[in-house]
Amino acid sequence: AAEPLAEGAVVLRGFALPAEAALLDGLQRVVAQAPLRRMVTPGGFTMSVAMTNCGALGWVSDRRGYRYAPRDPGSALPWPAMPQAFARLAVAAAARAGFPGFAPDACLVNRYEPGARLTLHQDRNERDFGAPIVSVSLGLPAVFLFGGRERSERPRRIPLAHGDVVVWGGPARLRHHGVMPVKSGDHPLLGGCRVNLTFRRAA
Ligand code: MD3
Ligand code: FE
Repeated sequence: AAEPLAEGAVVLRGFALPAEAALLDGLQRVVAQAPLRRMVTPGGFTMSVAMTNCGALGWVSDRRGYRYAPRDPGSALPWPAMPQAFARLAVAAAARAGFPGFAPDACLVNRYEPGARLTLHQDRNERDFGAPIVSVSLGLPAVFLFGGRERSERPRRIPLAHGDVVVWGGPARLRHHGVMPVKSGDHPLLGGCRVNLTFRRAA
């Protein structure tokens, strides 16, 4: 059930479903220690997506810029450890997509309430673009925008549902991407929101 999206990008539909209970348990533990919060962009806008992190490094944004940091700026404590179920799933998905030996040191947790979105962007804050990015969709469905190397390239729309895992590597790694505003709904496990786990090798 590996659908190639483009060179370097593979969708594994439902790949996270066997681990869903362990993932939700890990998610609860992470957000209890490092609460979700809406960060401010360097331009001064508050993002519609609420975020937190687990693992050695966490992605943060504020007026000074975007970066990876070893501590939660809200508490000054280290980010919570990456739950074993998270790391296992990310490593298995990467291997299935042709990236053996993926060793994520950062997991960004994105929570979308209805209307929340991510405008087209590139992920360029990581040191090594040779490592893939693994993303796990949970809860409400979303339409993912998958563009090109140039921002001007018209993006494709890819529906992503609860349990879908996407691996982005190789020539797909620096393509623009985003998420359309999430529509309201009621998911049996997550209620009225979408959660995306994004695993990266940041350092
Ligand atoms: C395609 N998050 O946190 S993950 C992000 O669903 C982000 O929350 C989205 O984009 C979300 O930066 C999408 C999927 C993703 C991540 C990185 C990519 C897709 C990508 C890098 C290159 C191409
Ligand atoms: Fe991104």
